[in-house]
Amino acid sequence: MEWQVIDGRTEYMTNPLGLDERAPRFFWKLRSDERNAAQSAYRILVASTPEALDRDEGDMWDSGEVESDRTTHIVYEGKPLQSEGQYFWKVRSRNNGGIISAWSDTYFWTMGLLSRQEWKGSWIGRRAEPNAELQPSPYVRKEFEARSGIRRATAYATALGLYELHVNGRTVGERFAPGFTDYDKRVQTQAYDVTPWLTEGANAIGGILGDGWYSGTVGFLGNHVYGERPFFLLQLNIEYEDGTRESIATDASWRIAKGPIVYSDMIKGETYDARLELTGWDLPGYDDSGWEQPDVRAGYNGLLTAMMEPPVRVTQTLKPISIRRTEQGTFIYDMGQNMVGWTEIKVRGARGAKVTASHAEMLNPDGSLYLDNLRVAVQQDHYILKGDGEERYEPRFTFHGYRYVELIGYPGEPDLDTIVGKVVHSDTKPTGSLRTSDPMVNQLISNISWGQRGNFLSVPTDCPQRDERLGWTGDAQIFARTASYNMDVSRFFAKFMLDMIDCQQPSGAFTDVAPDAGWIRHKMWNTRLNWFAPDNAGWGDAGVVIPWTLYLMYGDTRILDTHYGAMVRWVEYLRTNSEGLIRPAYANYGDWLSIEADTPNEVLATAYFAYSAQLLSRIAGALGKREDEAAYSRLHEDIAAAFRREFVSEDGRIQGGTQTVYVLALQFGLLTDELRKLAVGHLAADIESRGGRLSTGFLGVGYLLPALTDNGRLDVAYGLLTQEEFPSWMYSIKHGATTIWERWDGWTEHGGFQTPSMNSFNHYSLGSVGEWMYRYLGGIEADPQAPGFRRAIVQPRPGGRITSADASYESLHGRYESSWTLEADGTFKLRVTVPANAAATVHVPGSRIVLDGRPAQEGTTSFELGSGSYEFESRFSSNWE
Ligand code: RAM
Repeated sequence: MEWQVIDGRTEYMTNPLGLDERAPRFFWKLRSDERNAAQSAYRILVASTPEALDRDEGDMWDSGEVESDRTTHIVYEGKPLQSEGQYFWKVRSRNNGGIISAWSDTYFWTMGLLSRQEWKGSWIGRRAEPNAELQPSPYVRKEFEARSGIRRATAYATALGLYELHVNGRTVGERFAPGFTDYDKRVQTQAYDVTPWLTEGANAIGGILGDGWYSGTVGFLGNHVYGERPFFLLQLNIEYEDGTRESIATDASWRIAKGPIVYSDMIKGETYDARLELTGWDLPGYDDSGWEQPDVRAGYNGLLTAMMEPPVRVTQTLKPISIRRTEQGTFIYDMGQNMVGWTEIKVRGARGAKVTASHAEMLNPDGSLYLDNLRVAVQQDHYILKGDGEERYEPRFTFHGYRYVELIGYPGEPDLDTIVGKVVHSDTKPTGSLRTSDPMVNQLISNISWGQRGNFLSVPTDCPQRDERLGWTGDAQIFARTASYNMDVSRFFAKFMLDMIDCQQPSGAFTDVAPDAGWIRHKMWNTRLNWFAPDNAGWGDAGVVIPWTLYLMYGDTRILDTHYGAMVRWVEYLRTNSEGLIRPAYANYGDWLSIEADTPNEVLATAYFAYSAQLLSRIAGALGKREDEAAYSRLHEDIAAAFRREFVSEDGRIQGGTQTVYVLALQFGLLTDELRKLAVGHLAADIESRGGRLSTGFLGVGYLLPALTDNGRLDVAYGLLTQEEFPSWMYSIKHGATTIWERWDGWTEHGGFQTPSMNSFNHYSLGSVGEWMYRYLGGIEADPQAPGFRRAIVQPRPGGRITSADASYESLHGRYESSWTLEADGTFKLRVTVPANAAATVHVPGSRIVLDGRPAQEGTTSFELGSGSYEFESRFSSNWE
């Protein structure tokens, strides 16, 4: 029988470098070919050398044989971990049949520089060019000699701004490092193993610096939000075989110069003059005598935190699907997909010729690029040729949201091979997949996942094209669950939680946007009619919703524990700022971008207050804080009672009468059983009165289909899913959408484009229906009693015009699958796969259920299953016939 440990991870990552977590957690998965395979014990060995580990010596930690079925978040409990320590580990597992697996592969991790004193370098930058609004990107370099016998060389680096690391002519590392944080408070540091790239003798190390979020344009907040220009900090630590060590760190002896990047700004695009290239600058022997001395910055008061978020990478390359010559002699390409990243261009031409790539999401009726919605963003990159055969160009410190590319000034006749689109985002690995019998629904699934890819770039941004691209917390919370089905966002959202904590107000309020990006400092909310308040309902609540989502999907209690105090402060802030537990009708975004359905602010804000209290109670429960659990559960009940008193009439009507008020009241537990029945009737009636259409904005939309499904109106939920008339998801798809639009009416047959002042075609918020699709259509649901998919609830709910669905989810325990088909004669077939050492409660719709060819006991519709694959069959007639 097979019983094997696979996929060992440390802090959710495979062999990570430079951790600053002193009690890292281990994860593994198990493989078995048997049903009901479960772990009964494990043993972990951690060693300081691979040789010790090979001899089965855990000189750092030997967990001993631990009787436990756990395979995730196992906390290291060995000797104290040292700065720059390199640790190797393996694990073996005993199953419930007493079989002990072989030892796993050897995994490793390294620790980073654990104290500030160990950072020996200075922050170096280049003095600003006079009279230049957009500054050239500085190149920095240093040559050094290395002796023979290098055992290990690690570069630790970061920047206030962005950097791209170069070692001996090679680009090392990822895009947009060190990522977006509130630089007033913290910056992330990266560690790279550069051992293979160093040689005995002369070596060169350097970097290219970009303005990024630190000194470049951020959203509509202008530039220089945190500082005027970028600074770089690097330390290369070399260990030799003989035990000696050496450090090369940024200081006044480095050299700095401007180069071909005339400017590169996230929002304003890039200009690259290839005639100014510094050929060989990152190799030893380069003549830098003309370079300047760097400007050394006095210091930095914020925290240096080891990289928390997954790195940003190019994950895919797209070829255009068509090209068209315009009357002006430019060329417009269609990439076939609204994507985020940049264009790589191939070109031949005369020295000094300039080619421009301009990017847009849509076309105007006359076929030209629709640029109006970019506001002050300039999605243009300019390349000035050096005139040297075939030249290739892609920008460095900017990105664009686009489907169409216009090449302006291209010398010669470009074709479909002239450009490619590079898709760029935080590299959160795909975890979920869902395919149905319906091509339009499949397109919706694709649009949702492209929306996520386009907007998860260091932080969850709202949009990738106009001058905004900010970490709006409301958008993030409503989409968090969908996001975590699609991709592994465990660390991405853990990092975003730090961003939220960094800008939590002294009052306890969580902000609308994180990182703060000068938002609060610039007192945006005062200057604009109280518009940008720091505590908007549905936005600030992200501070509780996101940790809860991480707990549900990954079983992470550390995130709850770490931020528990902050979450309590948020709920207490709401309590203090309410009257009789009713939240006042202060200015806020309401149910943002709803369609002819304004939800009253106080109803919405009170509902979310109750929800935050309810989640806090569950979080306290998960942490074993029984008193708090009870206290916040009571608070939730009290708010619910106040809500009913204030807003709900006896016939179940809720003030405002919008779909969203009913949806929130149903989902946040604000109604009695009797009122629930009435409320769902009013909700369905409103949908009916609008011709089977929705009216919800950002806050209502995520709960709309779940509320209907949980309250017996799956039929209405399916009707909304596949509705093709405006407003609906399918309306945009019918009109060619390949991403989720910011607004239901971003473009309509009757009105054309909505106001260009706010009209993104790549916003994920309205795509939060993805959650319902995984949970109910596909049927893979997290069980809060066994979080992190230790056990799943499999509950596919066939309906509407869908006749089959294949869903899978790669959990921390392995892959769950739920595939069903509904045949014309009413035969329902379901195949369920449960990974080893995991379980599922399967609810099979229909009657006369057969499991693996054997009739189940009459009346049984749910099944407790261990690992393995199972085939069900039943007779199904839909619940509304
Ligand atoms: C706009 C965007 C964003 C939303 C805010 C309130 O800037 O639509 O997604 O969160 O408004």
